[in-house]
Amino acid sequence: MLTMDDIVREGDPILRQVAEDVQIPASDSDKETLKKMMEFLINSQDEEIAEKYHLRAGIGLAAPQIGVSKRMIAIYLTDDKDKLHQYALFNPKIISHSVEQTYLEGGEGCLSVDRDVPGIVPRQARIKVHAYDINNKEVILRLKGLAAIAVQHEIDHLDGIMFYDRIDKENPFKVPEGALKE
Ligand code: NB4
Ligand code: NI
Repeated sequence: MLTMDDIVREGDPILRQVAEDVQIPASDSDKETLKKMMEFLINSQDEEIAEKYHLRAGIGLAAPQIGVSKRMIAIYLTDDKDKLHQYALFNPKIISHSVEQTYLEGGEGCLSVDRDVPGIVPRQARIKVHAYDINNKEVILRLKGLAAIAVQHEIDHLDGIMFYDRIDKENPFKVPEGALKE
């Protein structure tokens, strides 16, 4: 199983690289990597397992964070309507998005960042994502709220972008015009 020792921390150049597309159909090893990433998220949200293995909780993970510079992400979260969002995706791409923005009231954190970086991280309120699932099937996801925010955080990692790159340097707590608070 993946533990925090497998999580790459800021300063490692892989977090600033643009990750490679995964060849579809995906290889067994790429599928195995994505399965391990999903397993990590599920373990990290299980109090007993998280405590036993000192895991920081996560609702999303991108392959560069475990040292694999390939376009794979895992999402495992329950939204404000108690809907489970569980996505294991190859080559996720935002194909359209709302003009309206959103942000997490408490700001964002990152498993690759061992410090708090306070501030508002502007995100698109609604996104349409094209990707391939673990069975190489093409999928289109329409997301909003926490799920949309998490997928944008992970796709940023595939493009070498960290959440704090998006915080306004002059006024970190500046709320984008008309943005939805999540
Ligand atoms: C990715 C998220 C940061 C903002 C908001 C939140 C947590 C992460 C980073 C958007 C995506 C990881 C990947 C949480 C968390 C709420 C739900 C259910 C029960 C505990 C869990 C805690 F853990 N971020 N961590 N950070 N990242 N909510 N929750 N709770 O997931 O760096 O690139 O278990
Ligand atoms: Ni992150």
